[in-house]
Order: sequence, then C-alpha cells, then structure tokens
Amino acid sequence: MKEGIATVVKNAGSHYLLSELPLWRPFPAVLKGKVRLSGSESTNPVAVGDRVRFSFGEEPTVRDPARISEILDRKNHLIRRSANLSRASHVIAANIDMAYIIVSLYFPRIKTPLLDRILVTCEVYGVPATVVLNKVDLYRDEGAGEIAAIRSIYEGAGYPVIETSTVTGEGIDVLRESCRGKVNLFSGESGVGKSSVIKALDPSLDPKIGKISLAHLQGKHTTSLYEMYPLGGAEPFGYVIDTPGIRGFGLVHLEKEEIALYFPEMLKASKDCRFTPCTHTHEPGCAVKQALDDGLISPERYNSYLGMLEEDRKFR
Ligand SMILES: Nc1nc2c(ncn2[C@@H]2O[C@H](COP(=O)(O)OP(=O)(O)OP(=O)(O)O)[C@@H](O)[C@H]2O)c(=O)[nH]1
Ligand SMILES: [Mg+2]
Ligand SMILES: [Zn+2]
Repeated sequence: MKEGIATVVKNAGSHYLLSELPLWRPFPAVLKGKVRLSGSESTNPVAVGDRVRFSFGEEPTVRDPARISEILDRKNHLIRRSANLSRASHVIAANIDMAYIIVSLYFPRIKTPLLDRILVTCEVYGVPATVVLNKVDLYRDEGAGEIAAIRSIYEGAGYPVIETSTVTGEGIDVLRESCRGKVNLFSGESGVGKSSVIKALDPSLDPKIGKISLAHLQGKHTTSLYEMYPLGGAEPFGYVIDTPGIRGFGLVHLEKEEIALYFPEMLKASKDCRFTPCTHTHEPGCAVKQALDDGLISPERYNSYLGMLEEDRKFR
C-alpha cells in the first residue's frame, strides 16, 4: 500500500485525475467513502487544484484507481453558484496562484462592471488577479487611447495588466513569464480568447480545451468539467486551468458594508473616512469620494461599486 499527497488535475464528476506536482504524471483516483472538507457546504468537495492524500495497492489504473482519503487545507478557492437559484455552490478550483481575467476591446466588447465584479470575487476569495487585454492586433491603432485608459484604471487599482494577441504573438512571452512556477486560472467571457491564449502559451496542448466551454455554453451539462494543463510537457514550468466562461461566477453573502473592502484602492482610501461604516456615497468627510475627486480612484471603478451596492439593495 502506497500513500502520498498529490494535486487534483481533473474533475470529471465521480472520478478524478491526480498528479504529484511539480511532476506531470496523472493517474486515476476516486473518493474513498465520504470525504468532506470541514466547514464546506459545497456540493462538490474536491476541486481541481486541491491537494489530497491518496493511497493505492498496485499501480493505479482506471479499473483500480487510487483512493482519496483527505483534502488538505486550501489556501484559496473560487466558487460558482448553481444555475438554479438554490444556495448550492460549486468549488471550481482551489489553490490558485494567479487568476487571469481576459477581456478584449471588441468581439466581445469589454464590460467593466462585469470585470470589476470578477475582480471583487477574486479579492473575496484571496486569489491574486491579473487583467489580460487580448486581441490587441484588432485595435492597435483606433483603440490605442482606450487601451491606455484600461491599463491606467486597472494598474491604478493595483492589478497587473498584460496586453496580448494570439495572432501576432505579442505579449505572450510576458504572460508566459507571469505563469512560471504557478497554478494559473483563466477566466473571462465567452469568445475573449481563453483557449487561444492557453494554446499560444504551449502549442502542444490538447486542442479539446475549446470544446469544454462549448458544451457549457449549450447548457447541456450540469456537471461541468474542469481541468488543469501542464505548460511545457512532463516537467512543466507552470500549470493552467481553463474555465468555461464566467456565468454564475458568483458572490456569496457580501454585505453592503463589505463591498468596498474588496476594491483595493477604495479600501486604502476608506481608512480616512470620517464615519465607520461609510457607504462612500453621501457621508460627509468621505475619503473615498475625496480620492475620486482627486483622480486617485477611477470613475469607472467607482460606478461599478455603486452598481454592486444597488444590486445588493435589490436582493434585500
Ligand atoms: N484577432 C484575434 N482573434 C483572436 C485572438 N485570440 C482569440 N481570437 C479569436 O477569438 C475567437 C474565440 O477564441 P477562443 O479561444 O475560443 O475564446 P474562449 O474565451 O476560449 O471562448 P469560450 O471557450 O467560448 O469561452 C476565436 O475565433 C479566436 O480565433 C486574438 O488575439 N486576436
Ligand atoms: Mg474556450
Ligand atoms: Zn467613505
């Protein structure tokens, strides 16, 4: 009987693939009885990126898989709420070193409120985030001003911004360096180029990446499939997790007073607000509104904040 600790690299509902990272040698595994992560209400206790304790008799095979007996503590995780309005949530990935939120100026057009909502989610769950502005080949000239504006908004809020094109290859080296030594999760609206970017990072990767998202978009699959891929073969220099779109990439239990805590630039400014709590809307002596007036907080980000406050009110 061999025992060890490995990382979940694929979650196919009832069975899993594990690999003893940093090596890439996936082997099949199943849960041994009821494995619960303490304090979790998730419908899916084991997620891609989880570090688990496993045991097996002979060499693990599909017929005779290894058994997962324990999920080790997570440093972070991201969840997705179920499509129906139930409270159930689904952990989509755990132990993420960097989340790349991919956007493009056109096809599809960037939606900053959506981007900000995803960034808030990352902050809530303690996942570092980088904004990737893809398809820059399409708008190098006429979009130059807007590219600069987006860069300034998000760098100003404390997020790295990387411009990429999978057509010209620009920015791909920068992104590859950023991915080095990390478990990297790719998220963003359908069509922004998540799968294309992953392929650009390592052209040898399995082209079925795109199919996962398509299946999800058609809404046929209730059990989504999440998978980690190695960058650079059997001895990878990093890992990527492709996600099927961002639908239901949800926030849970965020109180009105909490929202600003997850806008890093607002959190920083709010230390000097006269009142606590402060909603940063009408209160006198609000340091956030002052920072907005001084151009230290961008109007776009502030508007996203107001939108989230408003939405919170609707659900009360
Ligand atoms: N011009 C241009 N087109 C791109 C670029 N990256 C991706 N595309 C195109 O954008 C389309 C969508 O790319 P995908 O990689 O499938 O996008 P995705 O984000 O994985 O989309 P889903 O899987 O549906 O969530 C494809 O037609 C790509 O060829 C780019 O840098 N420049
Ligand atoms: Mg895709
Ligand atoms: Zn305030």
